[in-house]
Formats: sequence, C-alpha cells, structure tokens
Amino acid sequence: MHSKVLTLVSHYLCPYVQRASIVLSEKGVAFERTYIDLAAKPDWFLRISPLGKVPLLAVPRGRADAILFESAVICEYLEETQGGPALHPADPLLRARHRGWMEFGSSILADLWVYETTKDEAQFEVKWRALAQKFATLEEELGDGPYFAGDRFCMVDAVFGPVFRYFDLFETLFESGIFDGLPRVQAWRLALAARPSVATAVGEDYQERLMGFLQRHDAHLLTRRRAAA
Ligand SMILES: N[C@@H](CCC(=O)N[C@@H](CS)C(=O)NCC(=O)O)C(=O)O
Repeated sequence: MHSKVLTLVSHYLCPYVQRASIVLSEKGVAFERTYIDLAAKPDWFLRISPLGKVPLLAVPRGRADAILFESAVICEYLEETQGGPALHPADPLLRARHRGWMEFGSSILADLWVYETTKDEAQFEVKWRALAQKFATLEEELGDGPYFAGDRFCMVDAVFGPVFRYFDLFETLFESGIFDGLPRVQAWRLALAARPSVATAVGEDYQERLMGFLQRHDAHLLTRRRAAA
C-alpha cells in the first residue's frame, strides 16, 4: 500500500477494528479506511496481513507503507506517536493493569464470537455463563465512573465500547439478563455508547449488517428471539 495518511484496513463488523478507530478519533488523528470482505480476502490484503486478519494500520513511509497488525499493537503505537490526550495512565504499574483489562476485553470478545455464532444451545448457555461471570468481575473493578478509570476516557474504554455494542442488537431480540444486578457495568455501558468516538466507530447500517451475520450463521441466539416472541 502507498497511503498519504494513516489508513485503517477494516471490516464493517470487527470489534478490533473499532478499538483502533476509537483511539484514532480520541486522539483527533485524520485517517482513512479501506474495507475488505473477510469472506473473500483480496490478494493485496493477504500479502500484507501476516495473520490474514483486520485491523491493519498502514503508516505512510517512503515508497511503501509500514504495515502494523494486531489491534493492541496498533493502539499502543498510536498512543506513543500521536498527539491528543494520553489514553494510558502515566504510572507503569497502573498502565500494566490497564493492559491486563484490555486483554480481559479481548477474552470477552472471544466468548462473544461463540455466543453469537453457535447453533448449539448448550454451548450458548456455557458462553452466557462465562460472559455473565466476566461482567460480574468487571463490576467489582469499576469505580464511580463514568469511565473505566474515572473521569478520563482511556484505552480500556476503547476496548469495551465495541464489546457493549453487540448487546444493543441482542437486546432487541431477547432479554438475556446478562447485566442484571450490575449497576456499574450498566452505567459504564451507557457512558461508552454516548461517547462520540465510540458511536462513530461503525457505520449507520451496523445493526443490519450484524443481523445479516447472525442469520448467515443460523445462530442459536436467533431462536431465543423466536422463543421469547
Ligand atoms: N488479535 C487480533 C484479532 C483480530 C481479529 O480476530 N479480526 C477478525 C475480524 S473481527 C478477522 O480478521 N478475522 C479473519 C480471519 O480470522 O480469517 C487483533 O486484536 O487485531
């Protein structure tokens, strides 16, 4: 690739892409996006993506862009090189703890992948319990908000905005109760949804696209909808 500005190689539904987009927006960095179809990855993409995954960040440099892969790496690079507000704590111990919670967010995304794609009811229930347990763990970690670490939006928030977004659609389908009894998580979710960088990390047709994805997977989650209807 040969870009003029930072370019985020994206997919419309990818939560890892969203976290990079959120960090770019929070830092006020101008960037472009290139979308690819993960079901038919173009050759140019396969040549530059070592794991065949999005996001990639193409960084203009001389004749050919430098390509960064892995969303956490991209976010850390942006934190180190771009202006705008710091999204990590200055204290190394606290910063390391935040990185741990970012990983925790990634583990929730792995659970969510199975939760939203499985056709199997038992597996769905296992993932419901895993997710409920992880959100309960977060309830213990959260303070008075509105964000993960208080007043200032941080990198952990950038990871969790896309996590909570899934439930905006899921809750139109059936009542999962996954956030019941977790007032801090619920308040955090609302604060993140209202943050412009989070809201604009996806297109306006995000929910339609996600619904199409669930239908293509013939997801068990959709049968919960029929059961609840
Ligand atoms: N650990 C990676 C995960 C990225 C990831 O799983 N991306 C998915 C889309 S959300 C992907 O590109 N999947 C394509 C594939 O695995 O073939 C990151 O943080 O960037």
